[in-house]
Amino acid sequence: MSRGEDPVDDLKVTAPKTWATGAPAVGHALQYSLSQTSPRRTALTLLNLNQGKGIDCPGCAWPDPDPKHRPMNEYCENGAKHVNDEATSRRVTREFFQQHSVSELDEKSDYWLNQQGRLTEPMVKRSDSDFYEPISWDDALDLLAAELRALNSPNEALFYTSGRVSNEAAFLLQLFARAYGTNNLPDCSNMCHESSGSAMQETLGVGKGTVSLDDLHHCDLIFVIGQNPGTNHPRMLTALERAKHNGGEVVAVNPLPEAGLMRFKNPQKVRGVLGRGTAIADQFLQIRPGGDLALFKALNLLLLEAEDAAPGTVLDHEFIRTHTTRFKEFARQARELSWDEVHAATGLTRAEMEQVRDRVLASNSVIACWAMGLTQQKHGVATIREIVNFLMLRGNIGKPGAGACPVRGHSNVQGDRTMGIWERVPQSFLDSLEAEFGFAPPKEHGWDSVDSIRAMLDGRARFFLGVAGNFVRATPDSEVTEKAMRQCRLTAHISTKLNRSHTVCGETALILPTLGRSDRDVQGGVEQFVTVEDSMSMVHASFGRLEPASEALLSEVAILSRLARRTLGEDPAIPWEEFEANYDAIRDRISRVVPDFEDFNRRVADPAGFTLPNPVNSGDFRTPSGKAVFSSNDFEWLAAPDGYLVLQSLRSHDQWNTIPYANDDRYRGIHDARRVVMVNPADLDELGIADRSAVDLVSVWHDGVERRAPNFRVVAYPAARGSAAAYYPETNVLVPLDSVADVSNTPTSKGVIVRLEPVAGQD
Ligand SMILES: Nc1nc2c(c(=O)[nH]1)N[C@H]1C(S)=C(S)[C@@H](COP(=O)(O)OP(=O)(O)OC[C@H]3O[C@@H](n4cnc5c(=O)[nH]c(N)nc54)[C@H](O)[C@@H]3O)O[C@H]1N2
Ligand SMILES: Nc1nc2c(c(=O)[nH]1)N[C@H]1C(S)=C(S)[C@@H](COP(=O)(O)OP(=O)(O)OC[C@H]3O[C@@H](n4cnc5c(=O)[nH]c(N)nc54)[C@H](O)[C@@H]3O)O[C@H]1N2
Ligand code: SF4
Ligand SMILES: [Mo]
Repeated sequence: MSRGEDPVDDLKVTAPKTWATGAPAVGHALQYSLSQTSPRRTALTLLNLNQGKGIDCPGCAWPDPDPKHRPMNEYCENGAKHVNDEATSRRVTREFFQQHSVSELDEKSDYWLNQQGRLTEPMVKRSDSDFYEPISWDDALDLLAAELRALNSPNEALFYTSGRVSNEAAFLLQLFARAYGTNNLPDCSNMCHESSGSAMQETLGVGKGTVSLDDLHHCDLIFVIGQNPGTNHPRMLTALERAKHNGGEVVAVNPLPEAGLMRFKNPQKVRGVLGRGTAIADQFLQIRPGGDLALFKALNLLLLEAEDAAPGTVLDHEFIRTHTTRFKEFARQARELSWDEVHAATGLTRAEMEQVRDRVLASNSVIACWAMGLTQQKHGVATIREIVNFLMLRGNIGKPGAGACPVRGHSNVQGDRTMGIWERVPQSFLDSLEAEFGFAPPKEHGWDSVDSIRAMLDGRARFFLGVAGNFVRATPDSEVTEKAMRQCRLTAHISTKLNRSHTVCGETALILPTLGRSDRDVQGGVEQFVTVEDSMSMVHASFGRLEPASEALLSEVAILSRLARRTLGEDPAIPWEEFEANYDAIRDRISRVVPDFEDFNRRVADPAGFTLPNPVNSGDFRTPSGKAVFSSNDFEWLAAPDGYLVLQSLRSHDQWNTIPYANDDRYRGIHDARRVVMVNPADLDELGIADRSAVDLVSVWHDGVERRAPNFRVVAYPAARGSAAAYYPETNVLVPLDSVADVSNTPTSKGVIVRLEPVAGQD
C-alpha cells in the first residue's frame, strides 16, 4: 500500500544535524503556520500558547515551567506547528465531499488528507453509497444511538480515545461507555507508554513518572533512553541544559545519534542562537535496538560487583531494607550474566559500560527518562522493570533529584488514563463510579487496541467510535487492521481534521467535527475551559482563544453528552444536559470519583494548576506487599538472522504521529521523501545494497505471512550496526498484529525483523 505518496525520486540527503532547536527552527515554525493561516490567527495562537489562561500546547506532554518563570514564548517549533495545523484557515466543506468519493479519498496520501483543513459539519456515508453527505447533528446522533441500542451486547461496541482529548471529555466518554455496559475503552496508550505503566505499576505500585521539572534541574545524572527529545519533546532540552548548567551529566542511549541529544541551541537565549550551544550528552551509547535490557542488566551487575569490592559504599542498604522486597532473588539472577551475550545484544563494549558505572557511582541522584525506543519492544516491560531495579539499587526512587521519568507523548494521554480511559481500570475506580452515579459498571476487563482489532476481525465487535486520533494508521498490520475496520457495521469519528480512519470505514460511517483545543468554546453564553495533565502529573486549565472553524462545530463534551442522552435515555442520576451546559459540573463529579481531585474547580483556577501527589515520593508503595519490588527478568534481546536487520519505525521531525506536515526530516538531513530506510553503510556493504537504491522492506514472522512495504529508498546513515530506521505510519504494514510486548500487549513498532529486497530493474 502506498497511496498517492511522495515520489521517492525527489529524495535529497544532506549531512545529519549535530544540534537541535536553534534560530532556523523558529523560522520553520512560522513558515508552516503562515502557510496554514493568516498572520493574525498565527499571532493569536502563538501569543496564547502555554500562557496562564491560554491554550495548552496540543503537542507533547512535556510540562510547562512555573508561570512565574515562564518566558512569553514558552513553546517550541513543533508546538507552534501543531497549534497552527489546527488553527488553519482551510476548510473541508460539503462541496468537497461531493467532489471526492470515499474511494478517491482513500487513494490520497495522509499528508494530502490533513492539508485539506478543518472539518466543518457532520457527514454520513451510508451503506449503499461511496460518498459522504451532510447530515444534521440530531440525525447523526440518533443514528449512532439506534445502532448502539441494536447491538446484541454492549461489548460489541468499541470506544477509542487519543491523548489529545481533555479530562472533561475523557471522563464523560468512560462514564458513557460504562453506563452503556462495556469497558471496551482502547486508547493510544496501548501503542505508546502501556509498557511503562505495566512495569511501574507492578514494581512501584504506580503507573506514572515520579519526578518533577525541579528534580530534573537538580539531578546529577540523567539517562535519556530510547527517546528523541529534539523532535518529540523539544522543551525537554531546556530542562537538560539547565541540569547541565547546575553540574549534572547526561547519558544518551539510542541506536541513532539524534541531533538534540548531541547539542542544543536554546532559541530563547541570544548566546544559544548565535553560539555553539550546549553539548547535551556527556556519553552516547549507540545501542542496538532491543539491547537495553542487556545494558541495564550489565549495569546492575557492575554495581553489585562494585559493592562486593567496597562493601557498604555502593548500594543504598537502608532504602533496600526499608522499602523493597525480593532483592536477594534479583541479585542471584543478576550474577548469572554472560558478557558475550551482553556484547552481542547491545553492540557496546564493557569499557563503555564501566564508564557509565563510574558516572553512576559519582552521582547522588539519578533520573532515567525513556520513551518509545523501550516501550515498543517485545521485552519492553522487562526492560523498564530492570531500569527500576537499577534506580532502586542506589535509592534513586522517591528522593529529590532522582526517579523514573517515562516521557509521555500526547498532551493529555496521562490525564485520559487518570479519568478512567482504561480497559482494565481498577475495581476501586468502578466502585467510585457506582457510588457517585448509582449504576453498576461492568466488571470484566474490556479490549485494548490490539484485541479490539482481533474482535473486529472475527465479528465480536461491530461498532467503533473514535474520539480523536487516527486508529487505522496508529495501529499495526495495516492491511489486517483495514480489513477489520471495513467489517464494522458502523464506524464514527469525532475529529478536527480529515484522516485515513474516515476513508477506511465501516458499512455506514460518520464524521463528527469538533472544536479543537485552540477554539473558543461557549456554552449557554459562558466561555468554557478544559483541563489536562502533563507528563509530570501537573493539572491545569486550557482556554480556547480562536473563532471556531465553523458555526456547526460542537465540543467533544457536547457531542458525548447528547449521544449519551439519546442512547441511555434521561436519568436524573447522570445529568448530561447539565454537563454540557457547564463544564464545572463535570469537574465537580471528577472531584468525587477520581482520587486526588478534591475541590477540582477551585484548585484549577490557579493559572499554575496543581500537581497530583505521587505516593512513591512519600514512601508509599501501593503493591500487594506495600513495598517496591525488585524483579528478576530473563535475558532477552533481538537477534536478526544473517541477511536481516532490526527495523524501528519512528517519527520524522516534520510529522505529528500519523500525520506528516511535510516530506522532510530536517535534523536527519532527509528532504522531500518519506519512503526512506536509514541503514549503517557497513551493513549496506555486507548486504550488497547500494546507497540510494530502491528496495522493498519485507518483514518475516512466525505466521509465515510476508508483509511488504514497497518502494523505499536506502539512505546510508550512522545508525547502530544491524539496525534500520524508517518512518511510521508508512511501515505499520510490516508490524504483525501478534507481534506485541509481553504483558502490555503493545505492538513492537521498534523491533521488526526485515530484509531489504532490491526492486527489480532499479538501482
Ligand atoms: N514533533 C512531534 N512530537 C511528538 C510526536 C510526533 O509525532 N511529532 N509524537 C508524540 C508522541 S504520541 C509520543 S509517544 C512521543 C514519542 O517520542 P519518541 O519516543 O522520542 O519518538 P520516536 O520517534 O518513536 O523515537 C524513538 C526513539 O527511540 C530510539 N530507539 C528505537 N529503538 C530503540 C531501542 O531499542 N533502544 C533505544 N535505547 N532506543 C531506541 C529511536 O532511534 C528514536 O530516537 O513524541 C510525542 N511528540
Ligand atoms: N509503527 C508505529 N506505530 C505507532 C507508533 C510508532 O512509533 N510506530 N506510535 C504509537 C503512538 S506512541 C501513538 S500515541 C499512536 C498515535 O495514535 P493517534 O493518537 O490515534 O493518532 P494521531 O495521529 O495523533 O491522531 C491525529 C488525528 O486526531 C484528530 N484530532 C487532533 N486534535 C483533535 C482534537 O482536539 N479533538 C478531536 N476530537 N480530534 C482531534 C485529527 O482528526 C487528526 O487527524 O500511534 C502509535 N503507532
Ligand atoms: S515541548 Fe511539547 S508541549 Fe512544549 S511547546 Fe513543544 S510540542 Fe508543545
Ligand atoms: Mo504516543
